[in-house]
Amino acid sequence: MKILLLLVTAGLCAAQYNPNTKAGRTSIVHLFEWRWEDIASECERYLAPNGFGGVQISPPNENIIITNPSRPWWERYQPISYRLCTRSGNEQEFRDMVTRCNNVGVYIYVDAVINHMCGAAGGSGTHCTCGSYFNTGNRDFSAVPYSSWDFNDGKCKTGSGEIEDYSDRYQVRDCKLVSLLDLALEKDYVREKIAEYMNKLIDIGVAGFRIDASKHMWPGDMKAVFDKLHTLNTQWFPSGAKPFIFQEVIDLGGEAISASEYFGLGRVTEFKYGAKLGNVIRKWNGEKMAYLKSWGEGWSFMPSDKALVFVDNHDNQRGHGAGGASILTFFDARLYKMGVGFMLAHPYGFTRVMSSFRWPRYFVNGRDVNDWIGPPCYSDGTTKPVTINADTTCGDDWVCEHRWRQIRNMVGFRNVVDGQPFENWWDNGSNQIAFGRGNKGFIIFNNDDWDLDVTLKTGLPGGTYCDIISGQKECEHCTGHQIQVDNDGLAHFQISNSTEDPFVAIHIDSKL
Ligand code: QV4
Ligand code: CA
Repeated sequence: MKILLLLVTAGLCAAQYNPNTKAGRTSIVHLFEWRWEDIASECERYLAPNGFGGVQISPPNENIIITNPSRPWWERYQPISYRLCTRSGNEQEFRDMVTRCNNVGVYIYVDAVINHMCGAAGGSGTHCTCGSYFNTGNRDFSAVPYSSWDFNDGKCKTGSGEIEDYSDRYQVRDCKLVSLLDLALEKDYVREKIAEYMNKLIDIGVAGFRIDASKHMWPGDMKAVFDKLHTLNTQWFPSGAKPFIFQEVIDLGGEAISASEYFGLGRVTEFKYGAKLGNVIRKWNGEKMAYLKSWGEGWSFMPSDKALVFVDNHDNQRGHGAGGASILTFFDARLYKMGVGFMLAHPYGFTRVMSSFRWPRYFVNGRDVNDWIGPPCYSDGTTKPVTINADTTCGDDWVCEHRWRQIRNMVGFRNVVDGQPFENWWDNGSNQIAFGRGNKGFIIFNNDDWDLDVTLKTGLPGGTYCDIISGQKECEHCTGHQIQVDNDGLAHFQISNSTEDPFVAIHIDSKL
């Protein structure tokens, strides 16, 4: 009996690291700035049929309306209240989205902005997405309600009241991040209001949370909030399931605060991942793909079962947050597909695919001065719906990376090889590499400036396989390249260095 009890508690207490995705679904996609109605449709028409496990959505709570610059994407990181109305939709639309997505096994992960409210210079009035009255001067957020008692003003010791030195952990937690009014999470009243907001979302049916700006909150205060959270809605989830928690902590090393301080609360974003992978795929700083043999903890990343990984995110694809110029984005399409393909084939971490909108980058002295531009919208600021073209791509400046064949098919690859060991590694000492995932999948890259021509042990059973990068298997034929694996598991690969997608991936579900 004791053993059983131990197993049960171990299972339960590990739960907040568990993404709660439906069995066989191993990635989520960040549908950045999408409308709830469009997300619901995408769950049903695309994400479920293609094996996506869930969607990270933009913050669903009321935010300030910024008019200078005009409706920047980042106004949604300046809360006014926890009422569910934003440019993505109202509460009813939010509820419809959660129900429709849950019903097809694609779950919802909410971007929870709980460290702060809007910027100190936000003024007063009702210029916000639900029309709630607020007054930043006296810290009045009437729709919560919050008042000056509920902010850290008295605790911060810097002259400006803002974070001035990231080597001082007290400033980082108790002062304002770029002037954003910092909530006093050590107060039970504030903890209660935040838990009330998150519990409403849990009861509606969400599966977990991205915790924004986690570095700026004390782990003890966060634990006090998370301990108040309900278990998930049993209409879709097993009884006792805990919300998945992944905390945004940018830790590239060298600061007072490290990601490991948050391991006890849930998973943590591993920002080293995208920064390093960008360097390797771009072949900068002497990096080469042969070094990826030890990828993961071997590169001093956090333990795999604590990591939430991604090639780029909504911040660093536009120069915010961390990662710098090495970050691969949809603007670097050819390299980006290799980076995302590698991430989805490698066993490290829980994977998140980015899905962006296009904006007109304009660099002045190396900085994109258009980094603020918000989602595709009409002249009145209303976000445009996502249109789907006949060729299944998205229109109206929605990039829809998750719909790119190479990326969609690699999401499927990760599902097929889930749990399989990383083995049969090969490299040419430079930028040609290959590896398998047990007897379920195999991938090979040519990122050198010359052709690849090699015969390798794949670990796969003999047969004819469709390459899922150049095409896929459709009614027992390959729309792209075919790979012959002989009964010893050996296969001959030839990849020109000038081809659009210089990598090949095969798995047992793409076998004829
Ligand atoms: C500016 C000055 C302030 C000044 C203020 C006066 O920087 O010093 O006092 O004006 O009004 C926007 C503007 C920023 C402005 C601020 C307040 O860009 O210039 O301050 O508003 O008016 C996003 C954007 C920020 C944006 C913020 C709020 O990235 O540019 O600030 O939303 O709208 C650190 C954190 C990490 C954070 C990362 C960006 O450790 O947690 O920076 N990442 C998360 C989100 C990110 C979001 C926030 C946190 C804040 O991923 O998208 O910031 O919620 O690394
Ligand atoms: Ca804080």
